[in-house]
Amino acid sequence: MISSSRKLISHLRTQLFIDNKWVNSKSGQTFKTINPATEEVIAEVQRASTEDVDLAVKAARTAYDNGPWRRMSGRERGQLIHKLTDLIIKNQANLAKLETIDGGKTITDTTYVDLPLTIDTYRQYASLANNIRGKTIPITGPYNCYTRYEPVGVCAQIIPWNYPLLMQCWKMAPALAAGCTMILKPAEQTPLTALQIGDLIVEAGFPEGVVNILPGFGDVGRDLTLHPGVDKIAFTGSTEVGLEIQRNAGMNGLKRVSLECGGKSPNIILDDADLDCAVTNAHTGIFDAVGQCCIAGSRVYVQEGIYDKFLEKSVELAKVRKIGDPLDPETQSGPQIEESLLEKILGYVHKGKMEGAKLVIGGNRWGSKGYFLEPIIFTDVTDNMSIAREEIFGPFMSILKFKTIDEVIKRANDTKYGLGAGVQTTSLEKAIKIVNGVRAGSVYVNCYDYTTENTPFGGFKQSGVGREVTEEGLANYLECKTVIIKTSQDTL
Ligand code: TXE
Repeated sequence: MISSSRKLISHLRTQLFIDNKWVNSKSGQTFKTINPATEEVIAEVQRASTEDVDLAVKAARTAYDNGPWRRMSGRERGQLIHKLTDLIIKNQANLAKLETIDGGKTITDTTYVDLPLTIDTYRQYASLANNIRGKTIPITGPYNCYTRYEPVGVCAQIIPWNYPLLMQCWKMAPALAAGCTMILKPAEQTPLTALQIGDLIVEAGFPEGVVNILPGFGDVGRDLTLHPGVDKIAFTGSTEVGLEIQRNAGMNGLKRVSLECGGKSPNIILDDADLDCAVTNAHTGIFDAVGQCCIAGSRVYVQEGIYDKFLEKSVELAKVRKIGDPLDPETQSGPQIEESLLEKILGYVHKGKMEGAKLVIGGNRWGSKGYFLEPIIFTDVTDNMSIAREEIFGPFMSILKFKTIDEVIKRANDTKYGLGAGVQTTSLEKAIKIVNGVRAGSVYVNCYDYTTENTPFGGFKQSGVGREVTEEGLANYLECKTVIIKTSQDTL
C-alpha cells in the first residue's frame, strides 16, 4: 500500500519567491506537481512567466549592485550560510519526506544521502566564504601587485529533478559564499523542496533579492539564459539543453557558464576483482536512485574470465531488490520521476532486443499505480547498440564483455560523455592504468559514486563544463581582479 501524499503534507509553499516575498505569477498560470509513487496531484504551483523572470532578475540585480549584500564581509556571509544550514537541520525530517513525496526518491536516500550531503556542503561553503584569498605577485619595478576575488554577479541557476535539494545546494551554496545574487529555477517535476528553502532564506536573515526562486518550465530557464541582466548561468540537466544554454549564453553578452550534463559511465570489472564486491558496486552503481543519476554506471564492462559468474550473481541480486513505497524505510527502489521517462526506458528495452542484446531480467512495469519498473539487465551488449551509447536514465544495466585492459580503456572512452567511471580490481597497477586512461571527471576504484562535500564533481567532454563542490565549485562564481599599484623607487 503506497502512502497517500495528501495526508502527509500540511504547509507547502507554492508561489514564486522574489525579493524575499511570496507572489503569484504575473501570467496567472499554475502547474501541477505529481507524486510519482501514487500519481496523485500534490499541489498546484505558480508557473513563472517572462514578466516574472524580469522582476526576479531586477531584484537580484538591485541586490547585487546596491544592496547590503555587496558590502558584507566573507565572515558575515559565512555566518548567514551557517544559519541557513542550522535551519535545514531543524527541518531535516520534513524536507526529506517532502523530497520523497515530490520526487519519488526513497526515504532512506533522502534521509541518509541527500539531506546529509546538502547540510555538509552548505557547512563547507559557510567556511569557504571567509577564505577567499588572492595572491601577492612579485613584478618588476616599483609596483605592488596582488589579486582579489570578487563575485561574478547575478546568477541563473537551473536545476533538475533527480537531486532537487542537493542540486539547489550545489548551485546556491558557492554563489552565496562568493557574494553573488541569484535566481534559482527548480525543475517542473520537483519544485516543492526548493520553495521551502525560500522560507529558510528569510528566516536566516539574507537580504532581499539575494535569492529568488522561480518554479516553472524550460521557457523560464531559456528566458534566464538570454536575459541581459544575468552574468552567469549554472545548469544541471540534459546534454541537449546544456548545448542550447551554451549557445544562448553568448546571445546577449558573454555570460559565464558552468554545466553538469548527462553521462553513460563505464564500470569496469576485471577478472581479479573481489566478485561479491564488484557485483554489489555494479548493482548500486546503476540501480540506486533507480538509475536516475547522471553518473550512474550504466555500461558494465566485464572481463571474459569472470563474465558468467558476474552475470549470475548480478541477476540474483537484482531479483531481491525491494521495490515499493518510497516512504517505507525498507524500500530500495521507488518510482521513476514521470510516465514519459518510464515509457522512454521501456522503449530502450524494445530497442535492446531489436538490436540483438539479451534481456535477462526485468523489462516490465511494477505494480498497478505509480511509475515503477523492475530492474533491467541486458547482456551480450555491443558498443554500437543504442543501449550502450545513449543515456537511458533508468534502472537499466547493459553488460559488455572485454578481453584486455588496453581494449577496455579504448571502448570505455568511445562515447561523447565523460562524467564517471569505475574500476573493480585487486590489482593496484591495473587500477591506476585504467584511472589514468579513462576520460572522466570522477573515477571510483572498488566503489562507485562516492560523492562527498570534499570532492569536486563534473564532467569531461559533453558531460559538462567546470566542476562543482569545494573550492573548484567556488571558482565558478568568482572573478579574479589584478591590482597593480605604482609606488616610488624608494619602496624597492
Ligand atoms: O532534462 P532537462 P529533463 C537527462 C536524463 C533525462 C533527460 C531529460 O537523460 O532523461 O536529461 O530530462 C530546464 N533552457 N538528465 O527533461 O530538459 C528544465 O526546466 C534552460 C540528466 O528533465 O535538461 C529543468 O529545470 N533551461 C541530468 C532543467 O532545465 C531549460 C538530470 C533540466 O531539464 C531548458 C536531469 C532550456 N531550453 C536529466 N529546457 C543530470 N545531469 O543529472 C529545460 N530547461
